[in-house]
Amino acid sequence: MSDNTFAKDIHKGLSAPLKHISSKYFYDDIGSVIFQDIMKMPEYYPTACEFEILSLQGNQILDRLNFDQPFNIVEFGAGDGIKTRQLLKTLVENGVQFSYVPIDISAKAIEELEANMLNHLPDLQIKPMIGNYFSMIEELASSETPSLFLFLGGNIGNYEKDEVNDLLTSFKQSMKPGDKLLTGFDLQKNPATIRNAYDDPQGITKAFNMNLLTRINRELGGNIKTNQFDFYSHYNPINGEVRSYLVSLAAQKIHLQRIDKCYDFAQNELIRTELSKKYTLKEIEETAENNGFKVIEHFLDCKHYFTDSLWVK
Ligand code: AVJ
Repeated sequence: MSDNTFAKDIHKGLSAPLKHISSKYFYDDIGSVIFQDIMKMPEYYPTACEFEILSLQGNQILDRLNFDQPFNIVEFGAGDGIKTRQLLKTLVENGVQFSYVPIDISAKAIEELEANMLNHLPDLQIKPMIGNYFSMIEELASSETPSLFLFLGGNIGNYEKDEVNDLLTSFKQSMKPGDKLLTGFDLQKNPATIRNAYDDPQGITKAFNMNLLTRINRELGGNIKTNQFDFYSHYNPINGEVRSYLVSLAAQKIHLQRIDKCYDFAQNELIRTELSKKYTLKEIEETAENNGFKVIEHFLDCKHYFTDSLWVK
């Protein structure tokens, strides 16, 4: 991501009537470390739930893939790969013929992932690809090999409804008939459980959001006083949306020297930062259907907090 895209997006977001900063900007080097800390919090259940699904139900997932020839497992945004490794381990141990194709825009992330995977699974066929998801999946669509696409971790929850439809449309365009898609969805559950996961008492999630401001200061020469902002997060159990915000604690003006722009904040003015949508199984099925997929099976953890949902084109 060039500096320039970041500058343009921040300028656009801070100039809008309802200010916003995309949650994709959480994940700089510092933010990625804070996210690791979030995943270690007792309140943050999604990681353990998906780990359980992929550790215990690999054979069931394999049964439903129904590929009669060697296939690719293509993963978008693999992260540290620990959860995916549990699924791959089951397949390798069963002598299944497949290649693992992780895709990431960061060459460093891909190199680390490859070394790590091979350290644990020396027999794994791994063919990493560095680059933009969509140019990569077009390349894969032109090959004869069937594919299972992985979009794990509940990342889909960060997309607004029309963005979800756009994303699934591009996935679908790049898939061949019979190709499968395994997507992680966080499910609706006791609202207090969700609230505690996204507004933790230690303030780790707050630090995750505040890091956006430090990042702007560092990369765009901003003069933002971070103690003039607070974090507010809200779960609405009616529509399943966790929405997170930064709140300006005073009327203030900030200046971004690198792009020579000023932005005014009223007291209590919000910056929208993140949507983390929680789904019902029915909504997942409607989402699949509306985008031309068929649900094969939902693989749930024992608490029914999370699902990896397997679809076919
Ligand atoms: C990485 C998008 C799955 O929405 O649960 C964690 C990010 N935000 N705590 C999520 C996140 C606040 C996370 N995802």
